[in-house]
Order: sequence, then C-alpha cells, then structure tokens
Amino acid sequence: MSSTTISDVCTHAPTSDFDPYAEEVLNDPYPFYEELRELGPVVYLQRYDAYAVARHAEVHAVLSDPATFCSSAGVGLTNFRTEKPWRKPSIILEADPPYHARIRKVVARVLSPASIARLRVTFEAEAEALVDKILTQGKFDAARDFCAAYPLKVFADAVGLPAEGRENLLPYGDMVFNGFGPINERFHARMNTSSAAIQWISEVCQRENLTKDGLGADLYSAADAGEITHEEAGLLVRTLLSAGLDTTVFTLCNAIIALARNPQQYQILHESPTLARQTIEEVVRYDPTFHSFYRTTTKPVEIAGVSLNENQKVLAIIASANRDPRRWENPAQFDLQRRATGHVGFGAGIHGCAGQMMARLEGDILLGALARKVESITLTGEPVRHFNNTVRGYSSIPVSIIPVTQIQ
Ligand code: OVV
Repeated sequence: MSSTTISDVCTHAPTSDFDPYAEEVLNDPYPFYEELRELGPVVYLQRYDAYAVARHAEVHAVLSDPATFCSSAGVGLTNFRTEKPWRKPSIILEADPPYHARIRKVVARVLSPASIARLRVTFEAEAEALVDKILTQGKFDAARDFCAAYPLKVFADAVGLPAEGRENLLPYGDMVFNGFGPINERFHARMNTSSAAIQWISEVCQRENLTKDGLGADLYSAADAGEITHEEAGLLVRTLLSAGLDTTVFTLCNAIIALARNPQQYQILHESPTLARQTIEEVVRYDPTFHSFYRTTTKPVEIAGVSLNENQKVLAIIASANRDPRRWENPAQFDLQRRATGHVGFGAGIHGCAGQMMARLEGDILLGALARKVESITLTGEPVRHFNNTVRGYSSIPVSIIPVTQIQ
C-alpha cells in the first residue's frame, strides 16, 4: 500500500473492483474495458491500489509524458522505489531520460529499417518453407507449428543465438510478462518452472555465445565503440530475448484467429497479399498482444480533472484505447482496410516499441506468404487461450488450410 490513504488520492476518480488479471477478463477483456471507459477517464482499482486509464486520449497522454508518468519505478505493478524487482531492471524499458535516451539510441539503430533490411531475403525464404510445410500437413496447430515456429527460427537466428536451448525462450518471456502484473499464482507457477530458462538466457546474452554477425553482436560492437558498456550490451541482448519472442508469436496467433474468424477479411488479404502489412497493423490495433502497462507518477498531477498524488501506479490499458469508440469507428470490427495508424498497440512516445519494424517485417513476410499460397483457413476446434499477466495470445489454434491449387 502507498503511504497516502485512499480518500486523499481519489477524490474524483470512481472506484472499481475490476481485476485486469482474472481469467474471465483475460479471456475476453473487451466488455470489461467498455465498462471501465464508461466509468470515467480515470478509475481507481481498489484491488491493486492503482489508477487505470482506458480511453484512447488518456492512454496516449500518459504514455507521451514520461516526465510525469515515469518508467524507472517499473512498468508493472511492483513499485521499484519500495519493492524489490524479481530481476535486474531493464536498462531501456524500466528507465527514464536522460539515461534512457543514450541506450535507446543504440537499440533504435540496431533495430532500424536500414539495419534489419539485410534480414529480408532469409526471412522470406524461411516463410516460404514454413508455409510449404504446413500445406503438406493440411491440419496442424497454428499456434505451435506456425506462429511460434517462425519467430523461434528467424528472430532467434537474427539475434545470433545457438540452435540448442531455444525451448527456453518462450517460458522466459512468459515469466517476464507475468512479472509486470501482480505477484499472483500465475507468476509463481511460471517462476517455479523457469530456473533453467533464466540460467540459459543469462548465458546466451554473453558475447562468446552469440554469432559474429547478428543483432546481439551489433550491440556488443556499440560497446566496443564506447556508446554503451559491455555489461549494458549484455543487458540489451536480454531485452531482445525478453521482448522479441512471445510478443511476435502472440501477434501472429491473434492474426490467425482474427483471419479465421473473419473469412471475408482473409479473402481480401488472399486476393491482395500486399495488404499483409496493413493486416498486421490492424491486428495490433484490434487485438493487441499487450493489454496494459503501468507508469508511476513523479509528482501530483491532474488527468482529465482527476487529481493523483505522487508515486501512484497508473495502468495504461492499451487494448482498451484501441477499441475506444471516441477514437475509432466500429472499433470492435476487424477491418484490415481501415486506417489503423494511431493505435497504441506498440505503445507511444519515447518508450514506443523499439522492435516494431522487426515485428512488422516478420508479420508482413509470413502473412504475405500465407495469403499467396493458402485459399482459406478454418478453425477445426476451440483455440486454447494462453493466460499471462501482460500479454494475450494462444497456446493452441487447431486449423485446417486449403492450398490455392486444389480449388482451381
Ligand atoms: C518491451 C519489453 C518487454 C519485456 C522486456 C523488456 C522490454 C526488456 O527490456 O527487458
């Protein structure tokens, strides 16, 4: 609990017992988000002693003002000023200006369109091969055999990881993302199974375990050039491995689900595969992988007329902002031809996703290859939701696909 009493801090904010981490919410949060948006621009979540913003304008405003809503106290529920983080804080995600700017500059360059353009040819060849493989299977688990298989191959290769041990990547990411929520059963369950993953991650972040030509090596080159220290380079490889797998895997899962449940939208993509990039953008708006992130107030502040004290946790509900009817027409409709720009699925401001061009590259290439070779995608059973405190995706998506040639 914070040192201030509730009556001091929420004179104007309505109070709610909403639990962003309940299974029923994580399974389908959108009706709950609608209620929250209607309650007011800022709502006090009494279960967690945190404020929530769920409308697009306030989410965008909070993310765009890092001087008032800082990240160095953690972007999860844990307040690093008073509670010990479960791992050493990230030097980019859980950092503020001016330190953040120096680190971000290096990461931004390593993940820039110019830097990652060299990956396109390989990413395309791997996408073709993967789509050909699932076509020979016909029926398969899209979550495992498609959405997870692709980033675990191409992104892990791009970073420069060894082939062995990659089964540790998703469990590690799952723990990182659970760690941004409350230290609940979900967190403990994953923590109990992840000691091997933590150990493996710390080893592969070391320079000698990375290839010489990958993104990890690029980070160490920045250290050789004196832009960051070698220890910082290692921590940034950890960032790539924390933020770069579960995220893209779940975004691809959410894409497959949206396309399978909206066959007319898949048809549009199939007829114009160059819409793949726009499709990814609409997926990240319509059903973003991140549902929410916290900030912490650095001073007393007013949001839309509601007063907050210093050192309060504020939950920015990204997935709700992306469905706010104040900002979007027919927000609950998956429409890959809409202008999805302005969504906050990749965040906003100085902490906006540093890997978003990589995510778009992977999604664009893989969905493009699928669209060209596959006539239709059909769910053959109930998808299995993966529950996590911060990210939403699936652990299983049983599907069948029909190749283009079979129909002609
Ligand atoms: C955006 C993000 C997610 C998870 C971890 C990190 C970043 C990190 O920097 O470790």
